[in-house]
Amino acid sequence: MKIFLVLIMLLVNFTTAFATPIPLRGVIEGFYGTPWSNSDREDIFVFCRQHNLNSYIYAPKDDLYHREKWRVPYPADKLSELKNLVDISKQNGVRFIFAISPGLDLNYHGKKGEEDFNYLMKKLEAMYDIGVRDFAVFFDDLKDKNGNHHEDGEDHAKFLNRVQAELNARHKDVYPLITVPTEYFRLDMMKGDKIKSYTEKFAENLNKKIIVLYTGDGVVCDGITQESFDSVNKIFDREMGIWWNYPVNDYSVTADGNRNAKLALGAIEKLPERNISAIFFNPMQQVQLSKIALATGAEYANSPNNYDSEKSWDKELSEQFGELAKDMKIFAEHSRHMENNWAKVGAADGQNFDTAAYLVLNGLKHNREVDFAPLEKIIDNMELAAFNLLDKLPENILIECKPQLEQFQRIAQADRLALKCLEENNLSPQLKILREEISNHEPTAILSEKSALKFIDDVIKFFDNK
Ligand code: LOG
Repeated sequence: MKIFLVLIMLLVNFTTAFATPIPLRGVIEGFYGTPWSNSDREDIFVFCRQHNLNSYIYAPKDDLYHREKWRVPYPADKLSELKNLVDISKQNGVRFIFAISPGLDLNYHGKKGEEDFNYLMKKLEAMYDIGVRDFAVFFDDLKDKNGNHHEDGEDHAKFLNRVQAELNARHKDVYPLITVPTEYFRLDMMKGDKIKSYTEKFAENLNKKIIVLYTGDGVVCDGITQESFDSVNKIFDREMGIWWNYPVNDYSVTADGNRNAKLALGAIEKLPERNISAIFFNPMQQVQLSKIALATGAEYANSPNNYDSEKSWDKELSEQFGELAKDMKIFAEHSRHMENNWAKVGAADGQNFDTAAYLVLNGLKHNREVDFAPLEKIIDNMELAAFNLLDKLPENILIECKPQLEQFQRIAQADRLALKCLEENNLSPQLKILREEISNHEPTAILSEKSALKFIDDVIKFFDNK
């Protein structure tokens, strides 16, 4: 028996010791909205070193020189700031990958095509001069208002091949080029079970050394199965890289136009285990709070076949929040699922809450004896968590989540009243007032829409239907 156990332990150690990390793994600053500050980036380089992430892609959509004014060289002051960043990333063992997105108005043919090729090389050359050895050229988000694009896959592929060849001709020490096609999610590459012409031509013509990133079945999607991943590897005839859109929250835009209203505080989950050349996690504007998901993503990327998302989530919360970890987990449990009409990712919010709330509401509907205590306990803990976090979180973290924490507190307080109404079998007019208060703050803070927040509405409905 003992020998058997020892053998099992050896086997477990053996598989962990030989876990194969995804070769290129890191963070892509690729979101819309205010880019990170340089000190945020420096902080992330240190974080990457600590978590064995080896690369960072510089691709902020709202850096004008990255996309809209891609032809314009960085002014001297910006260039020297970038040089400083490149130096610091190197000191931390992180490859600084400079990305440019010329697709909005790039010319591919004739005299204009030549001119544009030269503009682009000039831009990359300036980056080489400050120490960059990794480059990316992206073609995402080129659709018109009707969701159509007019790009040609062969043009894109040949352009990229030429950039790669030119870089290699000029320098011995640059790494393979990285790209994102215009059709960058699987469902957009296909029409039924046929591969669309852009993707077909892009894949057929593209140099095999170029690394292609894509985002999964959709732009923001509920995981990638191994089968789906392998089918995309087959289309492009190479091991694909993943541009993973979690914890990015730039699409959590409210009617008032506020971005980043909901925080993605869950773990990375449901990603493939094999045949992956690269993974980059697109973070939130909120850099400190992005580290929860990013740290779990690092665990995944370093050992995809041994990864357990919930375990990793617990571990990283403890490491990052110490004695506040328990409270942070309660808050994060209500802010990890991201969904709108085209996006869906992250484990469901408030699972424990929902189980307890269902028992109460369903019991009452069927006139059964109901135990209110479990739900009450959960709500107590939510209120306490919000209170502790507002009181004790370090300033740089609190600044990223104060509106959401205050909203969490409002929701918990309204939940408490809602539960009391059920216990007393009497709808207090105060409940609708509290609900209104929560709505007033929704432009800046959203969480637990389908769980703790929905419970308030469910209770109001319960009485309305009586
Ligand atoms: C953008 C990305 C953005 C993300 C989430 C890719 C390849 N491109 O729809 O910049 O942060 O979705 O909104 C994107 O994902 N396009």
